[in-house]
Amino acid sequence: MPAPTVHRRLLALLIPVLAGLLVASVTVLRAPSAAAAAPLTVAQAISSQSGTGTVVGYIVGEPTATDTVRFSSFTGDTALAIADSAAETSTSRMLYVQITSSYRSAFGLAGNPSNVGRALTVTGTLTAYFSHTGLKSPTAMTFGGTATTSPTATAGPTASSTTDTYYAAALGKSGSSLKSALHTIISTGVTTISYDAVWNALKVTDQDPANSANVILLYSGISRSKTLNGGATGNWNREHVWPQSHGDFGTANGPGTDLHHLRPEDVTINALRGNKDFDTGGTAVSGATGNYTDADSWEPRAAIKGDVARMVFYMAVRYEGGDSWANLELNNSTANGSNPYLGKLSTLLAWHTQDPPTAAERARNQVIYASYQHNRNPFIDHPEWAASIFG
Ligand SMILES: [Ca+2]
Ligand SMILES: [Ca+2]
Repeated sequence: MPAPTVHRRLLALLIPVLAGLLVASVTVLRAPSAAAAAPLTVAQAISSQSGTGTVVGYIVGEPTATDTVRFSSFTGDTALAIADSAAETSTSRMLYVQITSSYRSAFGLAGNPSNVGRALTVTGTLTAYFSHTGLKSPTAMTFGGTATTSPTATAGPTASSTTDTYYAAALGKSGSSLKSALHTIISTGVTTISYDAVWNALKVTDQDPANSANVILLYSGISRSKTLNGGATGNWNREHVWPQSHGDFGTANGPGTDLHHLRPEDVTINALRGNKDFDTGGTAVSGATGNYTDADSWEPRAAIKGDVARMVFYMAVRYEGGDSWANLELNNSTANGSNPYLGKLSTLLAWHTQDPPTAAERARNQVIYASYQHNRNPFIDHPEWAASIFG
């Protein structure tokens, strides 16, 4: 047994060392607030459920129970699920964020469904919520990675920041090599749905943000009851923006059921559009304000001109002649008939520029990716790629 004096000497030596370590560790622990160090990732917040913290993640949905998150058709404004990936579907990699009353109008998903996919910076207490890793009692919530006094006026993250991983093999490419890389990306790991399942999917992807009982019809812009789907006059049905006959793909699982170009439309308006190519001109379409048509073309209303262009850009890249489907391609004709082509490319490129992607269009892309097909429309995420491939 060592003599007491040895103990005292050891202690005398150790105390300053221990004190120094304590000071150093306190300094390190305090550094984040003093130096405004990088906020936590969602993964870090999940593994560090104590004290307060600032976390940055992407809004992926609305938690409704410990292991249940709604990715669309949101019902409340009181909770968010955030994740390090905007495409996350596993609740184990999500942080549930409480939205207290002062933040609900800007951040609640029932009122702001297009917030899905946006980056969020939130400060609050790192503690369980819905019996799940969470953050409660927020003291600051802003979109993006920087604080602002007017979060609703702040632009969301650019699509590229949320989808760089998805598009990794295409980044930096152009022209035909970009098209080829994108074809592989958007054709890999895809889930196809049946034509019958398209009905319910459209009730989610095209829900009226102002009325969850309705869908918005593409060309007419009319809000109509979800229950009025069918084939009768006054019903809405499933419009193929790339007409089925342009490639004769029918309605088997594949291009005929691809949600990226399927939209609800009034039965009569859908029949009027028929299989016409897209171009400007003609006479006003009764029942669909802002749309025009003549013998060989259809011009959609201004607010969806770019949406239409991006849908058919997607189709031309997604379908390249494999899997027993025709190689769909765009050209400058408005007389394509039943050929697997669609026009008029120069007009579509102009519409794409005139009407860039909106938050609602990006949200629709995200819902299809996260909840249905697990592939994306690259021209909504990267509008600049249209000119590189089709220009
Ligand atoms: Ca638009
Ligand atoms: Ca093609």
